[in-house]
Amino acid sequence: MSKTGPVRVGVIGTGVMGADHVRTVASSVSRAEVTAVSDLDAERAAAAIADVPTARVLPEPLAVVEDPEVDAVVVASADTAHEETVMACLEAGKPVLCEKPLTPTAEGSLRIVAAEVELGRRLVSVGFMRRWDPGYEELRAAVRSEAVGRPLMLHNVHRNKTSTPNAPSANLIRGSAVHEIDVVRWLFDEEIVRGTVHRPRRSGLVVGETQDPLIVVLETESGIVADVEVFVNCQYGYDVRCELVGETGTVLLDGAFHTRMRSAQRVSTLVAIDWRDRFAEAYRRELQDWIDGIRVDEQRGPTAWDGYAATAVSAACVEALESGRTTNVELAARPDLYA
Ligand code: ISE
Repeated sequence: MSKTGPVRVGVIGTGVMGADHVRTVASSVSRAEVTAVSDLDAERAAAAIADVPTARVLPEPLAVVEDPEVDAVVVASADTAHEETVMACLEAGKPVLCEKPLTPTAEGSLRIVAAEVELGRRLVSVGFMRRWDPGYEELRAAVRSEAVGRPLMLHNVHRNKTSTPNAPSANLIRGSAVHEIDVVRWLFDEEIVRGTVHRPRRSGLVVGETQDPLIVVLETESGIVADVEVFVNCQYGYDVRCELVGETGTVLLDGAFHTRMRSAQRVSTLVAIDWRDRFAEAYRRELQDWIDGIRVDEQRGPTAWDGYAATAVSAACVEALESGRTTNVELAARPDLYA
């Protein structure tokens, strides 16, 4: 990589998130440019770079990883394809920012952890973008300073307007609650040891068999309990909330819009359409931080270990959903690389 020029980024997968990352890097991240993209659907890849003159479409993911004009890679392809691409980045010695979940299974994430440990240096970051959201940063600062005393509980709401018809119920955990799983580990700096999943009455507006909503209950090593309402067909918009309850008070994060309108005898605030809209600033800051780190040979952001731990907790919660029983999380030993 040239130390003076922009970091040249390749984006693998140009679906909803990949196309968004292309746009964000090209328009709002400094000292970076998109030079290559790939997607199973070449037309979709071409559309994603229509306004990005520095970029070209390559025929397949490994061509992006190996391209001499790519310094660093964003992986936003299907979850099942992450492992192979991330491994190829490790082999090529290129920094990689992989969308969540790192892999669909804990075993897959652990293989990535082992490969990175073998390499002896970090190259993998996982796209848990909420860590760059100003609201979540304030919550973390409140935990650190014990602004409301010792933390006891965390109440979370995670709602999407609608989901894909007939999506497996496990997707509510693997694809959605996995964000809160990461938030809990990051806010409190401790591991989650147990998960329980409740099935409230099913919404009659869900297309297909998906169990929606769900309530996921997570317990940490020190006994903090976090509940997460996941409701991915709530109909009215994308709504993420988080309330920290401590011994002396609470801190509430409720939406990202700062203004409130008064009109026609009503007070109103916008509700986001989806996560790109709600977390636009977080995505931009995540990508900027990743690029700034690469320039000084630092791999910033959630590690492959964080990706593994989140996947292992999700897997335990999926088991809890299926069995109806509280399930313990069994984590492997954490390698020194992630101390
Ligand atoms: C989606 O895949 C995401 O990653 C969003 O961040 C999450 O909030 C949403 O529930 C998922 O469906």
